[in-house]
Amino acid sequence: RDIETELRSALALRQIELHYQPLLDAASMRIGGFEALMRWRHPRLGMVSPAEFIPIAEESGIIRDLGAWAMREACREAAAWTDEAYVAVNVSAVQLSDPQFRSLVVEALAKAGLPSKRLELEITESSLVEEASKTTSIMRDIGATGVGFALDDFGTGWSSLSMLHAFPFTRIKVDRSFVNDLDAGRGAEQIVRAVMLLAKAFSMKVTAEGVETRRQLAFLEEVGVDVIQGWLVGRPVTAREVPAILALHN
Ligand code: G
Ligand code: G
Ligand code: MN
Ligand code: NA
Repeated sequence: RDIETELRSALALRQIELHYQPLLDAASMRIGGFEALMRWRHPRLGMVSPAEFIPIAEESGIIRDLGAWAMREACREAAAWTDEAYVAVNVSAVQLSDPQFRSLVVEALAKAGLPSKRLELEITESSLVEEASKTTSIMRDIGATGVGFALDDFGTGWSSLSMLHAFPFTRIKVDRSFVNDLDAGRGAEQIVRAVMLLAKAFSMKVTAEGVETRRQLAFLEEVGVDVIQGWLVGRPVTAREVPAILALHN
């Protein structure tokens, strides 16, 4: 059977999981939240990365069901976390242009009993080019309830700067390619400093992704990055492991 057919039944077969990667608050050095990352536990192929199946899900429309499930599941899990830790959920542009999306978010929060300030939606820059006005109004509606929006993979798309004022983002996530280049001395430091200034001008917070070394961490702390994400802090873990991480760090 082809992968699309298999993906269609993967949810019902309980093969889809959310794993959670810790987000370290740089000021307090506590775990402030987790990013929910989808995984497909395939009976033959093993763990399949979302980089492989999300594009198929988007093209086939399966993303609507997958995305709705992830929203409800992430809110339900996060409601049980201590320290008011927040959850960041990745959202496809396909979902964001759906008129039902706002009620999906509001209902997922209500059913879970999760305060809206503990939910953040991550949207990649490259996905945001089409239907900008419709997407902007949906984002404003949801943002008005207290839910945050993070601009994911910042710096990799081609219209980064216009995104910052066209859409109501509350956070910039510096793409991990820049963090990786911090050790190579190729101007990545200046780029991160410039992003900090941009974020300040727009009253947004900054998360650095893909932090793997102490040297990267030291620089990012020095320039005032708010949140650190990457293998140095922790790899994505299963939902069961989250409470222990919170208990250990916080
Ligand atoms: O976890 P990993 O690095 O394999 O993720 C690869 C990509 O898949 C990342 O860009 C991530 O943003 C995306 N992704 C992970 N989970 C989800 C999800 O639940 N929905 C969407 N739309 N994308 C996701
Ligand atoms: O596109 P998005 O930023 O959502 O992708 C997140 C992906 O990045 C996850 O699949 C996660 O596994 C991966 N990731 C997270 N931290 C690190 C890191 O420190 N190094 C590398 N190479 N990948 C990371
Ligand atoms: Mn992301
Ligand atoms: Na990202």
